[in-house]
Amino acid sequence: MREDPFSFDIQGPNYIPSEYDNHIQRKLSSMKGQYLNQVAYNDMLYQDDVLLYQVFELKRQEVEGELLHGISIVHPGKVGDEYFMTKGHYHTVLETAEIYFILNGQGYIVMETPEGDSAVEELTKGKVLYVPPRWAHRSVNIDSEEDLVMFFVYPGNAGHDYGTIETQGFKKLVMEIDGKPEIIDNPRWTSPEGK
Ligand code: S6P
Ligand code: ZN
Repeated sequence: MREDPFSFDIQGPNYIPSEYDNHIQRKLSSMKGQYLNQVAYNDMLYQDDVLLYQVFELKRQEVEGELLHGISIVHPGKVGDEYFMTKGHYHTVLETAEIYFILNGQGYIVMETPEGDSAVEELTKGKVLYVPPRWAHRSVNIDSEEDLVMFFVYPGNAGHDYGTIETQGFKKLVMEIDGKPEIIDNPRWTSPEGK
């Protein structure tokens, strides 16, 4: 890991950073239970364990004061009528924020707090999105052809808590209805605090 200042490039059309240390590939099989239409999920998985999204990370120490950063690329597609999306997570250290800069594509970021507050922000190329401390976050690609590409940066000590979202899902879902993206209430959602 480099201790001196450094720079690197992120260029289209593929937006893969010119330097990275970790390459995470998340396939359909890692999203069990997350999509509303479980029949569609199982049918699709039976055909092929498709690649939903990729993350390219530059390694930094996971300590306060460091900034973890890299690129996430959510590919276009749907499971049933629900768009390809990231697993989504809280930060283990809840009081840590995150910034996204959208480099390509269009979509939504779905967010919520442990208290059951919910927010959905539109993502378009050139937009900066600030995720405040305490907000779980998931990105969703609504384009039928383009990758949703985002630069992310967050504190080194944040950590990831996937378990809460795996159990509860998010309060809001992004589905295609009559050919258009719509934000709907997740019928299976219950508040993490039982409210
Ligand atoms: C990390 C940051 C992103 C996500 C990436 C994949 O805090 O929010 O790098 O890791 O978008 O999402 P997920 O939910 O699978 O980690
Ligand atoms: Zn995060």
